[in-house]
Amino acid sequence: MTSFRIRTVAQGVLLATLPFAAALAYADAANKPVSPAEAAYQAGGSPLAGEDMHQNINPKAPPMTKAEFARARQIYFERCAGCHGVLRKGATGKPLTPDITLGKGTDYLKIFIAYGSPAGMPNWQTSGEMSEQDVDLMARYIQQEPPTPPEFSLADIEKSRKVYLPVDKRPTRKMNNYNLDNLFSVTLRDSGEVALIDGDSKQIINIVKTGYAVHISRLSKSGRYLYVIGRDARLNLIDLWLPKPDNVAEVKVGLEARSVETSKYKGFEDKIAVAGTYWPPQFVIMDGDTLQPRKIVSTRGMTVDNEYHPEPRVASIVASHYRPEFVINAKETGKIMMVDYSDLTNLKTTTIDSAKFLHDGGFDSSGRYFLVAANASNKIAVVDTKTDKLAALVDVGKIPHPGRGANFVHPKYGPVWSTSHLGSDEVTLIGTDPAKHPQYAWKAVATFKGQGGGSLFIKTHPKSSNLWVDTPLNPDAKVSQSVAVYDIRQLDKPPQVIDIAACAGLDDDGAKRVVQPEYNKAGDEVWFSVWSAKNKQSAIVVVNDKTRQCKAVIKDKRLITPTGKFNVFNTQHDVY
Ligand code: DHE
Repeated sequence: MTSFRIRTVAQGVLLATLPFAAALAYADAANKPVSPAEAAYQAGGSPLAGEDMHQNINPKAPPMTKAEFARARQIYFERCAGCHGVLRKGATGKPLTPDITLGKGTDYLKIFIAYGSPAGMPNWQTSGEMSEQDVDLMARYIQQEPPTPPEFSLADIEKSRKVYLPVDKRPTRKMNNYNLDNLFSVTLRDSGEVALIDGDSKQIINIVKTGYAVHISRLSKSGRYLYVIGRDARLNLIDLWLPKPDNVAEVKVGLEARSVETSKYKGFEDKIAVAGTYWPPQFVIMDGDTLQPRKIVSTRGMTVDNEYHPEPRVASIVASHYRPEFVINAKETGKIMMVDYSDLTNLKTTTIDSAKFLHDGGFDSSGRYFLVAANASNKIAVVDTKTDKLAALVDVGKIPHPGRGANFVHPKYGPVWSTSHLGSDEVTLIGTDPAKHPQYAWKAVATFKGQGGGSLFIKTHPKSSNLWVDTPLNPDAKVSQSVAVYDIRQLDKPPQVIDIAACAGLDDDGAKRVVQPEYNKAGDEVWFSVWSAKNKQSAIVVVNDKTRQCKAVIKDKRLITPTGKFNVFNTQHDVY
């Protein structure tokens, strides 16, 4: 395993030019080394850097001026918090609380920060990413008490809420001629916007202002409302029925967030939204059409190993199709909460113990089972949303990262769900049909090789026989700029590798990553983002799924750092 210490110049340049920039990660709780790809991925800067925080002075820690402390705090939240946690209690990286760091002392810590460790801690100084002064600063900073960002109450959320178009002023029917089912909401990561693109004409319909570094888009049950959550926890509600779809409301649900979902159960269509936050560690349930907050629930508590965790971040959330419930995944505790939204006063929650650290996932093809990556345990947790029970914990490869996974019918194993991995080149298939294929259900029935590690997303479509696997975090530019496509009828055959970045025909030679395959509604096109640095040209490449030829390239100076793409119909109906 390559450590950051021996990473290539090319890798260094790539990391430095893209938003993951630098990472401060070493080992997880089980002391497993962290790959450079994972370290880079985890450390997307936290928006908490700019928040006022409560600070206790630790008299035993080496002195720091106010200005030094402020600078160190900024660096910590931009580069280190993603791995070591806001309160430095440890996540992908080790805990860095004063009870541990004071005993090590400044000199020892400086060496560690400057030179890194074979377990995955980056070599900040020798890589040129931190000066000697900054390393000294950080060594002193991590011996101080961690500053605590403020809490965010229901009243704070309500205070931040803006309704741009009240419900009674909104249209009562669709007021445009767009084929909304085939509209794509595209994250423009570094411009704090989403692009709404007509999937039929490939024209940009609108660029909508949203939160900072938007993470995901989700649809209401009817498909009318689009919810977009920023890393800064700003949630935007876009009405797709307007003549030109645009924001109708927004709210700040906390200080840092990644997930949002809406009620899908019969009788609750378009009624309720939920957003999960990284900080404070909680989730908030809101009215779907006004974003008025109704209930906040903290996720602080015991991990599956029965230790207290003060900041379990909320990772993925999905809405059950079987009950009026949200399936809410708390990363650090490894607990999956089935939260019944039908009675918010007498809130019922079934908590399912799974494994650490829960991240992303999706449903099987029947919509009954939810499969979520427990990425520090190299497992996929399977939840039966009909019985609210853990169906299985399935061992897979190193650091599974499915996105929402890919469902298809395998000639031998029947219906399977698949994941690729951040930490290995494997693609793993899990049997998902306990009724008709019980011998394969919840087993890793097959594994085959992809292009390499550093994969984030895998995708197919019920109408397609292709399985697409990206590798945007692979250190080899040839691999990160191309995708592998398999024929699901002949998975023993090697994949075809398609150079998507070349299809984009971008003029400059800056680093590009090809990320997240997303199908159109018909299932005959796959869209890829060619994600360049903020000041460089990016593009979206549309591939004909049948011929595997590049079919269209969407280039526009407004398409700044496109990453996630969310087709309305497929997102609305959990088609993947
Ligand atoms: Fe994501 C989904 C968290 C970095 C693109 N990402 C998710 C989800 C979580 C998450 C919890 C699941 C949401 C859900 O389903 O409710 N992502 C994180 C991080 O904590 C992390 C590692 C670091 C960070 O600071 O944010 C991170 N993610 C990234 C990226 O760097 C990516 C590649 C580009 C970007 O836009 O930031 C990225 N994440 C995505 C996308 C999805 C996602 C496109 C949704 C996939 C889908 O098909 O639904």
